[in-house]
Amino acid sequence: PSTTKTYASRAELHSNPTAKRLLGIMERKQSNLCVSVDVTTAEEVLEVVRRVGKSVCMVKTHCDIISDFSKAFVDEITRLSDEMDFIIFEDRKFADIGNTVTLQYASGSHTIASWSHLTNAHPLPGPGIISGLASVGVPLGRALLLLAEMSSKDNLATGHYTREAVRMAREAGPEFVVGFIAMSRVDQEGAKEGEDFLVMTPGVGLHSAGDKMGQQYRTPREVVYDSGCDVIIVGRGIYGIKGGEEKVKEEAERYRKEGWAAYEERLGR
Ligand code: 5BU
Repeated sequence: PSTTKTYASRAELHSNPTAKRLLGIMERKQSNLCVSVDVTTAEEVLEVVRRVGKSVCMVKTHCDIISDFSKAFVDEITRLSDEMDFIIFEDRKFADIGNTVTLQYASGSHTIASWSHLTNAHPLPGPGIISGLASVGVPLGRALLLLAEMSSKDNLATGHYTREAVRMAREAGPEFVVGFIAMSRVDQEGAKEGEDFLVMTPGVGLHSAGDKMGQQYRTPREVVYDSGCDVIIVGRGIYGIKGGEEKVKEEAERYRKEGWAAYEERLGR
C-alpha cells in the first residue's frame, strides 16, 4: 500500500508530470504541507506565499476570492513556484457537465489551466467531467483530484458516493486523475497492482476543533499517521495566526515538521 512507501519511490509509479514533480518536491523539501491562502487581494496572497514558500510542497488558491486577480498576479505566483519549488493547486471544485467545465477551466477571467498545476472536481456529474477537464489539462501536463470526501460537518460525500468516486478515478486511469481530496485512505479497498493515488486532506489545525460554519479540524498526526493521508492542507491555522510576519513563517515550519514527523512514523523510521 501507498502508506508504507516513501514519497520518492511513489514518484516512479506516476506518469503524470505534476504528480511526479509534487512527490519529488515533498522528498526534497521534507514537506507534506500545503498552505491554503484564502485572503482576498493579490498582494496579500503573494505576501503569505513569500512567507511560507520554503516550508511547503504546495500552495492552494481560490482565485475567485481575489478582488484584483490579474496576469501580473499569475506571473508572480508562477515565478515564486519556480523559485521556491512548490506546486500551485487551484481549489476550483468543478461540478458541471464536461462541455461547461472545459470552458471554465480554459477560459473566462481566470484561465485556470494556464497557471494552476493541479485542480479538483466533484465526481457528482459523472465521468464526463473528467474527460472535459482532461481535454484541456493533459496537453499542459496538469493533474486532477476528485473530491471523494469533505471535511465539513454532515457533508454528503460518504459511503457509496465515496466508493463511486474512487471507482471513477480508477476507470479514468492515471494520466490525469492523480488522487483524491479525502479524510482517509479511500483507495485502500480494491487497490489495483501498481496504482498509486495521492490523498490530500483539508480540515487540519492545531488550535481549534472547528469553526462556526461546520469546518472540522484534526491534527497533522491524526491525518498522516492515523488516517494515512499524504498531504495536509492548512489555511487559517497558518495565515491567520496573530503576531506578524515571523509568526506566520514559524507556524508554517511547525506544521511542516509535525506533518513530516507523522510521515516518518508511518514508515516506521
Ligand atoms: P481552513 O482555514 O484551514 O479551514 O481552510 C481550509 C481550506 O480547504 C479552504 O480553502 C476550504 O475551501 C478548503 N476545503 C475544506 O476546508 N474542506 C474540504 O472538504 C475541501 C476544501 Br474539498
